[in-house]
Amino acid sequence: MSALFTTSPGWLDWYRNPSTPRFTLPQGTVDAHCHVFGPGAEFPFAPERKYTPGDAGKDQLFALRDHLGVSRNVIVQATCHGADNSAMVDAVRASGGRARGVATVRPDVTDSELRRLDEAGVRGVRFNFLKRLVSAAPQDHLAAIAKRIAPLGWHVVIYFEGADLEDLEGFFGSLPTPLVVDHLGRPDVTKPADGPEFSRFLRFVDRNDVWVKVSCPERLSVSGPAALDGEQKAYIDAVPFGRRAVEEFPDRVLWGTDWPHPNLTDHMPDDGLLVDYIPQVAVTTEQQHKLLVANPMRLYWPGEDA
Ligand code: 0GY
Repeated sequence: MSALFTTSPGWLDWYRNPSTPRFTLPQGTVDAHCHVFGPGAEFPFAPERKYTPGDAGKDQLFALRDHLGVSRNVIVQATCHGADNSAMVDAVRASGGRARGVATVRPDVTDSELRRLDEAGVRGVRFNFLKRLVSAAPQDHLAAIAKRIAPLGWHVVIYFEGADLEDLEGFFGSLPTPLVVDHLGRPDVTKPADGPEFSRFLRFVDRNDVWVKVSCPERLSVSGPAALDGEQKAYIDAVPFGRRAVEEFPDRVLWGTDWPHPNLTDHMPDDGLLVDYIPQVAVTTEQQHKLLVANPMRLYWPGEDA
């Protein structure tokens, strides 16, 4: 709850006291997908938003970063802020070089605004195809944006439901920038990871050199965070999907917490547990280093040491 805004009915707030992960993240780990919400009193939520979150500001994000042992963040503009990137940019600027941003822009964005975002640390834009989050933007508008940002060396982050890939694939393939897919392309984890749908997704990844976020098991999972056999095997039904992506594309996978986890309705994940999930999908030390450090550094901090 913020002073100015009332959260959407049933809104679950982020986990206040996350556990200390048992899995030690490698030095230089990047949380390549997280958000900031407000605070609403300082950075008002957008009139066109489809949900109103509780405040989750940069100080809280940076505290989580330090608690988990993360070194850097990629802060993705959340739909509740529309195309007003102020909260995200403020957080990126405040990070002292330890964060990059992914923005939302409209086709009429000016060149000077794009330069300002670039200078602040923005490295991409996000195209969102989830109807519950945004009103659909015409593809020619999105294509125009992609053309504008390509010369900056930015990429396009795409967020869609797995079942919609068939319709969107041609459009994605026509974009002139690198592509980064959110949350494993949101597969239906009740279907087999070696079945036709996820295999189609991986062929799309292969054909277009797409980067894949191996993130959000808590959003994809049906089995949930339960501990099995006294050993924590959280979100076990999402594991085969994440593992297949890591094994087939070890050099183009990224990981992120998705803090503060908007729009979850059945439970709010313990972010410490989300870190402990990582070795289930990235099994070897080499896979873990690529997923957590080498790959996101190449995409967001090229040429810098972790
Ligand atoms: C995520 C997922 C969601 C929301 C947003 O920008 C957003 O509002 O990304 C969602 O509700 O699935 O990546 O945080």
